[in-house]
Amino acid sequence: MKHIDFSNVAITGGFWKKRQDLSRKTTVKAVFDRFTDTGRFAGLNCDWKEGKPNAPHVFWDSDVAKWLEGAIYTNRQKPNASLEKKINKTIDTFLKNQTPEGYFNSHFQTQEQDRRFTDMDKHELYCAGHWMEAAVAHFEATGDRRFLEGLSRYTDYIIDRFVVKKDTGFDVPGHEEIELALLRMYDVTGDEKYLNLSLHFLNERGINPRGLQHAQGLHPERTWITAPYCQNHLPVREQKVAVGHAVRAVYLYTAMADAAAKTGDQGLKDACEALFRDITEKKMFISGTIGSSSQGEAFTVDYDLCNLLAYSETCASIGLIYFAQKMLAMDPDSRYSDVIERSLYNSVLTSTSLDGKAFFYENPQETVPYLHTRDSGKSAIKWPKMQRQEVFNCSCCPPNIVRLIPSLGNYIASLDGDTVYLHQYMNGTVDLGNGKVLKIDTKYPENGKITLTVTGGDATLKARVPGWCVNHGYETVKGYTTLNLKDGRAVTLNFPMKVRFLEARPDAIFNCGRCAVQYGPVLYCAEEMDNGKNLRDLTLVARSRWVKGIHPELKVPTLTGRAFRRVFAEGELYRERGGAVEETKVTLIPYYAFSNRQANEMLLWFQVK
Ligand code: FUB
Ligand code: ZN
Repeated sequence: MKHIDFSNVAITGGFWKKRQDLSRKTTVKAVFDRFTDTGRFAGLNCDWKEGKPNAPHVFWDSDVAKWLEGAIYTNRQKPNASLEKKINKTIDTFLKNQTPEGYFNSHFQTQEQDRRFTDMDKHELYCAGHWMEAAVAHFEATGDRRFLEGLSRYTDYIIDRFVVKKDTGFDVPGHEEIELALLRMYDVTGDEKYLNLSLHFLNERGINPRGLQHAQGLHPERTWITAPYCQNHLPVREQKVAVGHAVRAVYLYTAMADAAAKTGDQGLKDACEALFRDITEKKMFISGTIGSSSQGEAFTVDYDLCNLLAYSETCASIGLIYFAQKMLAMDPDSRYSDVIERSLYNSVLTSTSLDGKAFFYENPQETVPYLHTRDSGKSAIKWPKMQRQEVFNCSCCPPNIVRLIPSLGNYIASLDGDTVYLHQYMNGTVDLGNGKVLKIDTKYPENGKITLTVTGGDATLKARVPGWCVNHGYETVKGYTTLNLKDGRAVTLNFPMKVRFLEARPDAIFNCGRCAVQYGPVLYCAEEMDNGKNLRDLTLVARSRWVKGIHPELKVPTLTGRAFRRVFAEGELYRERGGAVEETKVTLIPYYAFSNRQANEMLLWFQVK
C-alpha cells in the first residue's frame, strides 16, 4: 500500500488548515530567523575561522536541512517568491561548498578537516541523511536534479569510504537517519545503490563494537554513549525491545520497516512488529510521546510513564509517526493510524505554541512549578521546562515540526490497487488518480461527522474507525470499514464523540487510580489558571453534564463539568479520611493548548468518581 503524496492532497479548511496556515505564515519564518541569528545558515559557507563567532556545531547542518525540507514542502503548497529565494540560496551554498569528492559538513570542513568519519558520535551520516531528504523534497517539488545529484555524489563518497575502502573509524551511524533517507533516495531514483547502502548500514548494526568503543574513548565524559543508546547492542532483526535514545530508535525502526516493505525481509518485519508493540503497549505516554528519561533522551523500562519527569522529545513523537506510517504501508491496520492520530493531535500539536513561534523540546506530561524549580537546576533530576522556547542551542525539534506540518497530507490516504484507504480526517480533497477525486467534508475533531464524495467514478474506500470511538456500529476489518462510494453521491460517516475517561493498566503505576480525559482524538488537561492550584486534589464527576465551550482567552474548545476538592483546616497536614469537601467546577482545555499563558500547574490524569 502506498500513501498518497501530500502534493495530491489539499487541506482546504478546518482544524488542520489553520495550523498549516500558521506554519506557512509564522513558524517557517520564525525558525529561519532563529537559524540566521545563531549562525546556522552562515555556517554553510564553510568559511568559519578560529576567533569568529558561531563555530558550526556537529549537527547544525541537520537543523538547516530539516528547515529546508519543510520550506520546500511549504513553498510547494503555496509558492512564495521570498521563501523560494531562501530555498535556492541554501541549496546553492550547499552545492558550492561540497568538496570535490562530494562530502559536505560545515563543522568538519572548518574545524576537523582531517577527522572525517572518525567519530561515530559526531553525526556526519545523520546530517548527510537530512540533506538527502531535503534533496528528495526539492526534486519532487521542482524536477530540478542539481541538489539530488549533489547528494548522489555524497552517497558515492560514503559508499567508497564505508563499503569499499572500509577505512572509517566506525561502521554504522551513531545517530540513525541516513538509513531511512537512502530509502527515500531509492524511491525517487530507483538506483539500487541507495537501497544497498541502507541495507548495508542496517545489516552492519549491532555487529562490530569498534566504532562505539572508539567514540567512548574519545568522549569518556559521555557516559550515556552505550551500545543500547544507539541500538548497536544487537543485530537489528534480533531487536524486539525498544531501547536507548528514542529519536535514534524510531528513525532506525522507520528504516527497518521501509526496508522490510521494499525487500519482503520477514526478519525485519517481525522485529518491527515486536518493536511497535513494545513501544505502544509499554512505553508510550497517553499523549503519544515516547522516551521517558532525560538521561540519554531515552526509553528506560516498561511502564516508566512518570508524567512529572517525562522527557518526551518532540522529535521522538515525529519519529514514531514515521515508524507507524511505514508499518501501515505494510499492514493496513488502524493500530498504526490510531497512533499517528494520537501523536498528531496530542504531541506534535502540543509541542508548538498557539502563535506558532515557540516550541517544547521535552514535552511535560504534568507540571507543578514549585517541584520543577525546586532544585534550581542543580540536581541529577532534569525537570522538563514548563514553557516553550523560541531559541534552543540544540534545535532539532523546531525544524522537524516545520517539515511535518506542511506534509500532513501524506498521512490522510493510501492506495492499495484500486482500493482507497482513508486514515486521517482532515477537511479537503484527495486526488486519487485516473480523474477521480475524493472530497472530505468534516469539522473533525470538533465532531465525528465525515461526509465523503468521490467524483470522476466510483471508489471502494476503507475508512478508519478511530480507536477512541465506541458504539459506532460499523463492521470493521483491522479497524477499517468498507464503503462503496458512487460517483458524485455523498456518504456520511458518523463517529459519535463523548467525554471519555481512560484509565491505565495496573503496571502503569504512576497513573493508577486516575483517568485521562479525551474527547474524540483530543486529550484534555486542566491548568491552574482556570481551576486553582492543587489540581491533583480535584475529583471529577464522570457523570457531570459536560458542557462544551470556547476559552475566552485561548479561543480553544473547553469542557466544563462538576468536581469536588477537599477542604483542610489551616495547618492541617494530615486528617481522617472523609473530611470536608466542597463542590466546584472544572474547566478543561485541549492538552495541545496548555502553557500558552504562563508556567502553572497542568494535569492530565485526574481522580474521577
Ligand atoms: O543528536 C541529534 C538530535 O539532537 C537528537 O535526535 C536529539 O535527541 C538531540 O539530542
Ligand atoms: Zn528534537
